[in-house]
Amino acid sequence: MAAPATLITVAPTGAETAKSDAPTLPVTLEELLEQAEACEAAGAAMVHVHIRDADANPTLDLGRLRETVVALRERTGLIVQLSTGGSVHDPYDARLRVLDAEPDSCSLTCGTVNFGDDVFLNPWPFMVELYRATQEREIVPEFELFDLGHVAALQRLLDQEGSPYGGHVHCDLVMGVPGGMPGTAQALVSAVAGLPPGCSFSATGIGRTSLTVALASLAAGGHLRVGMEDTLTFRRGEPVRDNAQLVERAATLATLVQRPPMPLEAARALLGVKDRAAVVGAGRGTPT
Ligand code: KMH
Ligand code: ZN
Repeated sequence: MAAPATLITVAPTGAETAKSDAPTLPVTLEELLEQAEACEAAGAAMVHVHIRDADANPTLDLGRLRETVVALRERTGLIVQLSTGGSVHDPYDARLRVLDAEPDSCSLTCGTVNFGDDVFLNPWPFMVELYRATQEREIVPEFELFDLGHVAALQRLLDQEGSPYGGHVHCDLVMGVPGGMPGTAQALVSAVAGLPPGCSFSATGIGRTSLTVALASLAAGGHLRVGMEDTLTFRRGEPVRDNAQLVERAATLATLVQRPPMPLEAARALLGVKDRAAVVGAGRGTPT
């Protein structure tokens, strides 16, 4: 039997880091596209996208989001996942409107969490409204779990609202945020024990927890998320070169444990994403 492969998601930009603090952070559309292409070549199958405005500040501008989704489909074969988390300052209505950009997937965080000195707000009614919108619009949610309580909230959401679009539950453990669960093997095992049966999960460790969480996730049968949204230091004292460097390392770890990077088509099949290539833009590889 073939070894199960590893889905590698790259989160290249995020909403928290300033370009001045990380000069290779992709903040323009062209920078994002170039790094996305390199990440695809290195083994990524999905991209988790936050975008920036002309001043490199985080934005949920719908026109820019639409342009980004179309361009990523034209230039890469990656599954395009838009963040509905945005930055901690984004209002709920703008976060819901992200779905109007018709991504393949979107993040859906399963509860409020302290986020450094800020609070990342995801109250229950907002979670439900966002989840129903993903079902109506046939967008595959990825459930972001920053804490053990979020694992329980995910189960409550599924019990009350039914299956996600695509029929498959895919989660992402975001570990090591100051205020959320720690980026340790013990915390990962506890969280995984509470996940819904049959789901898949990836994990990412913020900052210096990146490698610990990646190794723990692989050992527990999970997938990997990496990227400059989560990690800016490649090793002690050495800034990350770019996102592809993190994907290359993830692919190396995955290959080492005999679960090589998951091909694009297998990733699409796993998550059950809708084929939107014909709907928005020409799509790479689509006959013209
Ligand atoms: N920027 C964080 C406040 C998501 O993308 O859905 C939220 C975040 C999660 O990054
Ligand atoms: Zn994000």
